[in-house]
Amino acid sequence: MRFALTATAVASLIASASAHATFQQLWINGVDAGVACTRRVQSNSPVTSATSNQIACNAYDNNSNVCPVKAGDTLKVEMHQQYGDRSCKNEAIGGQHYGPVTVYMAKVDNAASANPNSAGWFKVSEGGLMSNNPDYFAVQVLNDNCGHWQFQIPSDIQAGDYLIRAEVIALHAAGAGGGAQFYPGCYQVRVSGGGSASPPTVRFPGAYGNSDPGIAVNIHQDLTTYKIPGPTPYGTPAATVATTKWPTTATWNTAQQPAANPTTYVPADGGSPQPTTATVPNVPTTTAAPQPTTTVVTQPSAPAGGAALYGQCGGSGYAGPTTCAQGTCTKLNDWYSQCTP
Ligand SMILES: *[C@@H]1O[C@H](CO)[C@@H](O)[C@H](O)[C@H]1NC(C)=O
Ligand SMILES: [Cu+2]
Repeated sequence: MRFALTATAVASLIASASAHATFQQLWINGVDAGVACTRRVQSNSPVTSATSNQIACNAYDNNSNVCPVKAGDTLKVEMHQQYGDRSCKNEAIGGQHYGPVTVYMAKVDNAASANPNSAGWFKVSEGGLMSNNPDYFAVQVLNDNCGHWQFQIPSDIQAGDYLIRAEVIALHAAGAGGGAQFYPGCYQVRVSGGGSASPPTVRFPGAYGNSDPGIAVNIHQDLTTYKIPGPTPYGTPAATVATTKWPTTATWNTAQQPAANPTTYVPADGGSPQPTTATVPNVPTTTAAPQPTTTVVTQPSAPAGGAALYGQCGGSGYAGPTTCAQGTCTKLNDWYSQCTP
């Protein structure tokens, strides 16, 4: 089923320039590691080509910390629109940036210095179209959970350093001619335990093509299936697409969302560096559930001189600015025109 472009939905599209996002925090067995081992993505703007070197980890800041984890551990990556803002009041990635969520890992010699373009990546988690009645994408599940996406480190992989790569592919402006927005972000971990498995790998760039069926796709139509880009995961592939309404119930208790951002990580079993910042979770100031309609109110409106770069500048039912403060307004499909560089 196509998405109904209600007044609310159209209003939220207006906010799409500021709806860009980055993966930021990491959780290890329920402990908030904050940005301790994050390769901080320098801007919340997307990578716009699958063949760019930045498809691996976007443009990032180096980080000398590597978080200790164990094979089999349960981890969560956490995405937000603005760096350092962990509030559940704002959608993790707004502006109807619907599409798949995936997580990859790559074994490297030193996670703090590894070049992500020469690493060999295997997928460990994926979600695509969760339900087709009505269409509900993994990004919407991410938003239901204040940006949290959970996965497991395979219990049989070799011990050693790994990069973790989390990614959202936003397809709101995608079509046969392009328009997909890639939001990758990477983390640095040192895996202990494990076994001898070394899963088959792909490269970034290399794993995707810009005309892959799950990338050059118009999601503003009735979808029954959706092909998640990249290889089959090592472990459990995504479940088949549900044909009943996807429950929007959060699995993450958003009332426990911390506001602070730890920069060091202390494993539950001890033995690692002391925190330099408070890791005590702060209670959010207001109601926790993500509210798309109120999110819109909190978004800065488009600049007076027109829509921002990558912002919406046209489309069926769209009521926002039709000129671009930066870039050229380019029609991507009947529902979405965007300011492109
Ligand atoms: C990160 O480190 C690499 C390798 O030393 C270097 O080439 C790159 O310029 C550094 N990036 C930043 C943002 O400092
Ligand atoms: Cu965006």
